[in-house]
Amino acid sequence: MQEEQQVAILVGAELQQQSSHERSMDELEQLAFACEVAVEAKVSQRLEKINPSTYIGAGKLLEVKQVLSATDANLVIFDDELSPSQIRNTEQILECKVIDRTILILDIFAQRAKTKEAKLQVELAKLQYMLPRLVGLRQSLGRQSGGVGTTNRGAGETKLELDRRKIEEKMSILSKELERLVKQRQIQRGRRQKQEMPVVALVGYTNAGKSTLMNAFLQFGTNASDKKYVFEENMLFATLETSVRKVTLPKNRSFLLTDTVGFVNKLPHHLVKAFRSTLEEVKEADLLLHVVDYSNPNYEQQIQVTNETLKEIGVENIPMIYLFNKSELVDDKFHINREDSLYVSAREKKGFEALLQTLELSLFATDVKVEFLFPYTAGEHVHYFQNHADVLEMEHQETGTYMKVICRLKDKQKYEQFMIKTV
Ligand SMILES: Nc1nc2c(ncn2[C@@H]2O[C@H](COP(=O)(O)OP(=O)(O)OP(=O)(O)O)[C@@H](O)[C@H]2O)c(=O)[nH]1
Ligand SMILES: [Mg+2]
Repeated sequence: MQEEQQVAILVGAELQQQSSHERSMDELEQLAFACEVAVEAKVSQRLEKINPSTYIGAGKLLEVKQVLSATDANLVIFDDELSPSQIRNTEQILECKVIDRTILILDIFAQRAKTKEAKLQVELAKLQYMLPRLVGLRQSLGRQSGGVGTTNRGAGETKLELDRRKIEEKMSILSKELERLVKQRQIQRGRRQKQEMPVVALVGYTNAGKSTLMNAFLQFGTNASDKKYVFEENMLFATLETSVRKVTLPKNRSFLLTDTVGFVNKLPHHLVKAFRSTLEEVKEADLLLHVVDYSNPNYEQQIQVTNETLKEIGVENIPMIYLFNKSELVDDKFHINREDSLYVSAREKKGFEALLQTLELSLFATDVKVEFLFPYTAGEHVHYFQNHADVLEMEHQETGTYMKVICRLKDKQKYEQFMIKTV
C-alpha cells in the first residue's frame, strides 16, 4: 500500500503567561519531523483552562478546520495528551484524524526500538494508551484507513488491535515476556556488580549529547579493546537502549559508563513506566552525569524536566554532576557558578581534564595506599593488582612479591591477609 505523505497542523493551548509555549510547539514540530510528518501550520490559543470536551475552544477549532480545508493538511496534532472524548469530539468536528503528543512520541519510539526489550516496552505502552481510547479510534478508523498513530497500516492489523479483549490478552503476554527479559538483565547486572567497579550513568534531555560524550570517554580511556562506539545523531531519541561500556582511566582506574534514553517534556507516563526497567541501571549508579545542551535557550526547563523524570522513575539521592555540553557554541559560558557543574564540549573534546579529575575525586576518593606481600604461590593476586590498581612499587623478595599500590578500599579489605600495612 502506497503511504500517503502526512501533513499536519499543530495545535496548542497557552496557559497563563507561559513563556515556554512557543518552544513546546517547536519541539512538537521536531517530534513530527522525526516521524516524517510535514508541518503545514501551527495554531495556538491562549486559555485560562483546557476545554474538557474539545481541548481548545469551539471557535478556535473551527479556525483549525478552515486551515485544514485551505491547505493539504490531513492530520491534526495536539501538543498535549488528549482524553479519549477529546479525541472523539475534535475528530468529529474537524472531520480529520487527530493525534496527540503522546502518540507521536510512542510512534518515534516504536520506529527506533531495536532490541527486543525496547520493542516490547514500546508496544506495551502503546497498547496501554490505546485501551481507553478504543471508541474514539474506532470512529476515526471508520472514516480513514490509517493506523492509530502516524504510520499507516493494513486494515487487518488495525482490526485486530481494536478488539479490547485481544488487546488485554496481548498485553499480558507482552508483560510476561518483558518480565523474563528484565530478570535476565538483572542476572547480568549482578554478575557485573561482582566486578565491583563504580557505575556512572549519563542522563539528560534528548539530543543533549549523552552518546557523543560516551564516545568521547571511550577515546580518552586507555582500554583499547572495548571501544564499541554508540550511535549519536542530531535527532530526538537517537538512543532508546541502555548501553554499558567499561572506561579505564590512567592508573588502572576503571568504571562502567551507562548511556541511556533521553527525556522530553510531557514524556508519556506509560512510556516512563515501560522504560523503568531499562532505567534500572541508572538507579544503581554511583554517580550521575546530567548532560545539558547548554546551547539550547530552553536548557533550564530541560534540566527541570530531566530531574522530574528521574524522580518519577525513583532515582533519588545519587550524587549528580551537571555537564553543560556544547559549550563551545555559547559565548558567555561561565555565568552559572555552581560547584557541581562543569563546562564541556563532547564534540570538540573540551573540558575533559576537569571532568576526569572530578570523576577521580568522586569515584575513587576512598582509594587507599597499601603494602602487600604475596607469597609466590599466590601469583594470581599480583596479576590482579597489576590490572586493578595503581602500582607504585613492586619487588620480588625472598618470601614473595612485595607491592605498594593505591587500590580500591574493597580490595584492601578483600586481601587483608596479605597486607603489611596501610601507608
Ligand atoms: N556543537 C556541538 N554539538 C554537539 C556536542 N555534543 C553533541 N553534539 C551534537 O548533538 C547531537 C545529539 O547528540 P547525541 O550524542 O546523539 O545526543 P543524545 O543526548 O545521546 O540524544 P538522545 O539519544 O536522542 O537522547 C548530535 O548531532 C551531536 O553531534 C557538542 O559538544 N557541541
Ligand atoms: Mg543518545
